[in-house]
Amino acid sequence: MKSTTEERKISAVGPVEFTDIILKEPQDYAAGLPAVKIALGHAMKEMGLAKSIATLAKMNQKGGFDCPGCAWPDPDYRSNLGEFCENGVKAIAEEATNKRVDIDFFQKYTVEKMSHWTDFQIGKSGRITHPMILREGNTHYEPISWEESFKIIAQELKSLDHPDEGIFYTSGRSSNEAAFLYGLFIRAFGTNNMPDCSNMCHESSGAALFQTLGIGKGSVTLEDFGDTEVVMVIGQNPGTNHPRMLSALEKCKGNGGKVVTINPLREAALVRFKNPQEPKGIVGGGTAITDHFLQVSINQDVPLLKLIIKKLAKIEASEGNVFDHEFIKKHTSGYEDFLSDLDQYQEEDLLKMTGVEENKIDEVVQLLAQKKRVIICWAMGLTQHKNGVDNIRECVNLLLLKGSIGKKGSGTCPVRGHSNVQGDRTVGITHHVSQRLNDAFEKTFQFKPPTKEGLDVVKCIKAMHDGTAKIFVALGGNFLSAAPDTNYTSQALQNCQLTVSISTKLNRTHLIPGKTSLILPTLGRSEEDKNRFVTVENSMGKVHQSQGRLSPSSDHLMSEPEIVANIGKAYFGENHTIPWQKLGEDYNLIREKIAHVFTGFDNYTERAKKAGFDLPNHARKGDFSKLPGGTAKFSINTPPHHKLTKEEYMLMTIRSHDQYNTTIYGLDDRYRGIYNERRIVMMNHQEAIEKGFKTFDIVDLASNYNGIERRAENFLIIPYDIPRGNLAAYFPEANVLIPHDQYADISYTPISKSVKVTILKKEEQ
Ligand SMILES: Nc1nc2c(c(=O)[nH]1)N[C@H]1C(S)=C(S)[C@@H](COP(=O)(O)OP(=O)(O)OC[C@H]3O[C@@H](n4cnc5c(=O)[nH]c(N)nc54)[C@H](O)[C@@H]3O)O[C@H]1N2
Ligand SMILES: Nc1nc2c(c(=O)[nH]1)N[C@H]1C(S)=C(S)[C@@H](COP(=O)(O)OP(=O)(O)OC[C@H]3O[C@@H](n4cnc5c(=O)[nH]c(N)nc54)[C@H](O)[C@@H]3O)O[C@H]1N2
Ligand SMILES: [Mo]
Repeated sequence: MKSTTEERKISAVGPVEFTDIILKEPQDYAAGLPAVKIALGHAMKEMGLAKSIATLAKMNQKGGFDCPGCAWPDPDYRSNLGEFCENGVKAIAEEATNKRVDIDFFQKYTVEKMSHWTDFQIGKSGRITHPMILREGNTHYEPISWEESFKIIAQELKSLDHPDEGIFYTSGRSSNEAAFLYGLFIRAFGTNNMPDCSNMCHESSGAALFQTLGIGKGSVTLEDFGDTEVVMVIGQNPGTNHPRMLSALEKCKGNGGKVVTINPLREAALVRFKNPQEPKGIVGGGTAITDHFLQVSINQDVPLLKLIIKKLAKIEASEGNVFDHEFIKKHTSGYEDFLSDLDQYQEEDLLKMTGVEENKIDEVVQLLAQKKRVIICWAMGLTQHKNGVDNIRECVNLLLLKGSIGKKGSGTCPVRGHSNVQGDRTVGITHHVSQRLNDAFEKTFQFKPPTKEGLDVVKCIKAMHDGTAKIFVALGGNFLSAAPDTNYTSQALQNCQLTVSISTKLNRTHLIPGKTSLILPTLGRSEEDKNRFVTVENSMGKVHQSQGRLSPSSDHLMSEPEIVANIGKAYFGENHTIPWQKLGEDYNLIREKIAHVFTGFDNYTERAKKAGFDLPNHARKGDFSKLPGGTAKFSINTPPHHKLTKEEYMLMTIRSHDQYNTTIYGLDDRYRGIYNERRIVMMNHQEAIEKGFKTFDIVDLASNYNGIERRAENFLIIPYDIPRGNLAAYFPEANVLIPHDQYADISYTPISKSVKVTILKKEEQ
């Protein structure tokens, strides 16, 4: 049973074989009846009929559990069908599956063997039923008691020379209660090394919004979509990733609002939406969503927004009434500098960079010139670039010019990813240090939190690789597959003396272990937790309760707060000043403590139980008094300079319609017409012809940064409606190409949406 790490021959990337692709025409609408059918098909396959009905009845209903899919808010009015969305159903089916990864399963398969499976196969294995350990040198995970697991973690943490040798990752599915307790333990342990999935996600939004508007969150509410005149959807694919947002866009359209979409791809849902909750969505033609589509080249959003603003400034100069001067004067600073900076750019140069036809841009300029209430929504298409922070600041510039912040029907809408990623950050998961927060922790719990800035995702990967960090603990997530530079990250994890995953389902991170590796199985959001409830915060800053209603998938699971509390108890002992045991048992007590440390949580438990409550948001009120000088800030951002060689393309790594991040639901990207295959690369039709590529040509992709070549093997060329010079492939298959040391300025978010690559034809190699 013994073998060293090297002998394990673990595969970080899994197999690269093809799965028999089928191509169809991309769809020109989202949802409708097929979405209902497909969703129910997933539910039946994973859960069976009775459980499917029981489960779906509880999702996103008052008193039920929050959908573990995206963070889009629930409307106050719920239809009889529940707040239904295809991908929400898939998310819950995945969690409530009847399949089990039990002790026999781990006895049957070695870690090495499982590492050669695809993420799809690994994920579909099912829910983990027992705490498991992979002991140093062993080939199989074996069962271990909870007691023993906590003892090992405490011992290993005590063996470190310094607390900064520990890394504590969080993924955004955890509840506020679990995340707060985890952050408390980590600080009491003595480090701020709290990398978080948002470092790879909306960190650029947080940084940009904090600098310019004084709050790292969005300013709009769901109601604003009914009151707005223009919604701009930039770098986001809501039909797949936030399907319930389409109802909000439908409402905007119903009230006469217009939708502008900026994206290199013509995503189906942004063309037309057939609302499965309404009869007309099932039998009728649905609602046309996008009025103006600007097919921008990858990462050319700053030039595009600059061009739009330049053209608006011209109309303002000749006709007036385009910018909100009263707002600008009263609430902002930096307006003159911003305008004079625009002078250095020529319209023709900007236009060329965008790749968009000028008349299409002019239509949008005319629209924006006339309207007063604008909402800008965005997601990963803006954040995951070297200039991710600039992208978002440029959106803020446009909103400030229009006075579209802090009034009805207008504002910022960064559409968050994981269902509670925003809540986790709110209650203390951050590698940044704040004196105010440290003081509040000290006052509430009588210890001095560390004052040294912690490591974020990219920095902790390097620290583990270099050996300066030695223990990796993950509260949820699948770090190996989510992180950039798969092979480098794999080595980083394997260098650790201990890796610990608190997880619901088997994933690749469990198979790329440190010398010793623990898997601690936890309850999913949908499962009963001794009649206790937890709370989560949605994308628009509303905190509400979520109570699991299904029987736990195993009798041996422990809730996340209890696991964290037990680690605290094992490390600090029974008589510590922080009452670990009690906190793990009593979530009301955790909420009481959260209310001591953070503002806005008064009467937390009571208010969460009722309708939920909104956290303070001064940008929503148009109050910028927290910023220096009491004003919102214009910012000066420069267009990106990628300097591609003739052979290089700009690659974005995106989600298919059949995945939740690294969890692969199926192999179909239905809206884009690509079925039964994930190893594909989309390329401009015309360019494919010119460069001699045919449909289904087999290629490798290679990136080359600082003289290091990284390769992703075996992709099929798919000619597609995408700008010239641009490519798209799926995450996580393409993550091997993304260097760990290429990330956004300020936010350190990996450049997942703009990787320079070359295409290597197989027969030429
Ligand atoms: N079903 C499902 N739901 C999810 C997820 C999931 O995987 N599956 N993931 C969740 C998470 S954690 C997140 S963060 C969100 C992600 O939600 P999205 O950000 O919508 O997801 P991506 O697939 O990364 O899509 C990015 C979009 O940006 C576009 N894009 C790429 N580069 C650029 C660019 O340079 N400029 C512009 N203008 N557009 C660009 C792409 O064409 C694509 O439409 O969804 C959340 N919800
Ligand atoms: N190339 C590229 N890379 C990317 C991205 C991209 O667009 N392109 N997107 C980035 C983004 S936006 C994000 S947010 C990250 C996502 O990074 P992560 O959040 O780390 O990844 P997920 O795939 O969401 O994690 C899935 C795992 O979480 C566990 N899990 C699920 N539910 C629960 C639960 O309730 N509790 C616990 N404890 N565990 C649970 C399961 O074991 C499952 O296998 O990936 C990033 N990586
Ligand atoms: Mo995300």
